Amino acid sequence: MKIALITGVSSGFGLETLKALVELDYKVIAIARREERLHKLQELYGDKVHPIVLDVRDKQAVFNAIDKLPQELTNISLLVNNAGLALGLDEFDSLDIEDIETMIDTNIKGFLYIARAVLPLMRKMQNAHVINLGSIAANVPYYGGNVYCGTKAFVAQFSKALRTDLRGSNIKVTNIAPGLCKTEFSEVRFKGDVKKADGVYENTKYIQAKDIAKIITFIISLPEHININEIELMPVTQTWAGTFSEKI
Ligand code: NDP
Ligand code: 8X3
Repeated sequence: MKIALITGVSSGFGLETLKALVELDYKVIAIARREERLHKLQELYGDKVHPIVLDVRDKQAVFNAIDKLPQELTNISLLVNNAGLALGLDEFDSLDIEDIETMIDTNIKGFLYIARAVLPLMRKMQNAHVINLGSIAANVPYYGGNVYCGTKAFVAQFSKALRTDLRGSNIKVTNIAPGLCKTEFSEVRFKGDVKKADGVYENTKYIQAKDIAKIITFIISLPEHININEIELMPVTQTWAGTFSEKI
């Protein structure tokens, strides 16, 4: 049985990817903070899921959790480094400093702790694959995106640099960069303001978490010799807004 580790399995892309991988007979090490949701997953999938309640920002806890994995779960051949968030949609100079730190601590530092803790195990595998969740925000600056855009630019460049480090190994690295998708993402960004969050998806056709899971299962189904470096996708209803010139 193949072993995958997914962060952010309690919602959105992580949850749908977990479901898809279980269908493909993977055993999934399933990481998130919300314990009750992890319990539900274990009830549903039994020993196909190995839940770990973990905040990826907690460096020591991340390394301990990977250190303490049962021997039979250390053969990790797929890492989906997905946990992440945006907080606020304000101009940078009015953005809450704690929100700035949380985005950096989660999307960059926590993301790196996971990669750093898991990669040594993946090095021992014949074939393995690291899939990172970036965003169109890495390439498309938008009003109020500032720090979030920066964190996803980090994910994009790190993905390429990691792939370069891994030359000579059979470890693939892919950065998936989606546009507008409906998950809990906007609810988190707007701190529980459901009306504001729903407004983001009103009168449009967005990508669904299941679509991202489909893309991930497609990428991992490709022949051994192919590495998809990056996939950027948007709903058909979304395009770029262009540049902005102030009228003076
Ligand atoms: P969701 O908010 O639906 O899911 C985010 C997941 O990350 C949750 O399971 C949450 O679990 C987990 N998470 C957040 N912080 C932590 C933490 N500190 N430690 C552990 N787990 C954490 O969002 P999406 O599924 O949409 O987002 C997944 C990824 O995709 C993110 O990196 C996001 O930036 C990216 N993305 C999203 C897009 C979108 O439009 N939705 C588009 C492009 C990229 P819990 O709260 O239980 O810890
Ligand atoms: C999430 C997509 O456009 O809200 O990464 O930044 S966007």
